[in-house]
Amino acid sequence: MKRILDLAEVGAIPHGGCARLALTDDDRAGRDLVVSWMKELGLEVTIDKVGNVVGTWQIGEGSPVMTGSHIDTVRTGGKYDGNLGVLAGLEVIQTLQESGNAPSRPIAVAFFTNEEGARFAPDMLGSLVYVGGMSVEAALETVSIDGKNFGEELREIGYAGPVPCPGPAPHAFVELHIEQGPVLEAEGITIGCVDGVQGISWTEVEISGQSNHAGTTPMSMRHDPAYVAARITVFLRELAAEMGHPQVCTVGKIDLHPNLINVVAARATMTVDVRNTDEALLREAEQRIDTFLDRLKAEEGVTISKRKLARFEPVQFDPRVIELIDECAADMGLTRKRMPSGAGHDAQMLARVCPTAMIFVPSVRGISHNPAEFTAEEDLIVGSNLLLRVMQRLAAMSFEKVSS
Ligand code: HGY
Ligand code: MN
Ligand code: MN
Repeated sequence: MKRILDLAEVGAIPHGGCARLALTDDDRAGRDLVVSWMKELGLEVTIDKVGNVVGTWQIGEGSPVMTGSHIDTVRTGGKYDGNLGVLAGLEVIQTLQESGNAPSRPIAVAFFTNEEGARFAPDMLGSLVYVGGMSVEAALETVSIDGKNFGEELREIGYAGPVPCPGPAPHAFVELHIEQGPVLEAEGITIGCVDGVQGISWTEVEISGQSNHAGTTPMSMRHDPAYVAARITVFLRELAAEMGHPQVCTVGKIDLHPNLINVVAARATMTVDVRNTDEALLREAEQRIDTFLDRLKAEEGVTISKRKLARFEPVQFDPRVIELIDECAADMGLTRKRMPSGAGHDAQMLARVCPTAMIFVPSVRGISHNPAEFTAEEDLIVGSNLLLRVMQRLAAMSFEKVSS
């Protein structure tokens, strides 16, 4: 708990939140603090070429059981998103060390670079590179929403590490994370045994029209990007309503140029975040959006260009790890539920290279990506104790390759 509160002080914002956008000075300060805790525990700390940091307790033999998450946040982040998974991992190691329970395998705790994707797209960028899903070169060339180069920012904060990517595949990976949604609290359940992550589609849409005088331009002569952006936003809400749960569509960012009261905008640049647990439905949503954009172009006489920022298909976690989480939670007498994750996580990338699953603990009022994000201390503790048991069991398990 002290580490959670101390880390939350780094980049603290009003109402109990924290802001540590990836590769900013606040991110560097958070990284330095967590690395200092890793060193206090005697972990071997490695930094790879995209700034992923892995602290390993080199004990026993074989490839490590790995846990971890991210410590970068959105601009209006809370104390727990990502941070919990990293700090609970440190707590697991410290508890094993202090209780003399030496595991038979090394134990690793990682924090991956730019999980949020709020400053640099795609999200889960660091863990994607770690598992070989994106080249280091492509990552280093990525440009942020504030026009900065990933490679330069990484060097600026001192985390352009020497270790090549892809990184070594762990024996297994398990991530503890807050649910960030309303399900566990609504059903009075303590633990989510997360069986997968929904598909994610991120697109930047740029609409160019005819900038003009707000007073003199008749409505019949307008080619107004702000109006088209609004039509797109309404369409997305209606599309999600028509397709029904779990379809979600979000416009989180709209920039107008020149963004002035008396100027019909020249350009609107917006983001479209579309997600579904079913790949076919996600594709259908993407196609219906494209058809609508074509219609708008013709009706409003604007040009519309798109840039794909992220596209990840739904991920199913390893049944053996999900089963193990369920079993350990049962041994602890905890209420639990199998459920997919609405949010993206580093675990969805580690699932490509080793047996992986996640543990959720409840979010009060389902709030996240908001300074009001809160999880009760007893749930944090129960989740961490469950993580401890699961990691101990994973260290003792052998995994022959799951036939795909
Ligand atoms: O967008 C997400 O789902 C995650 O917070 N990166
Ligand atoms: Mn997260
Ligand atoms: Mn997040």
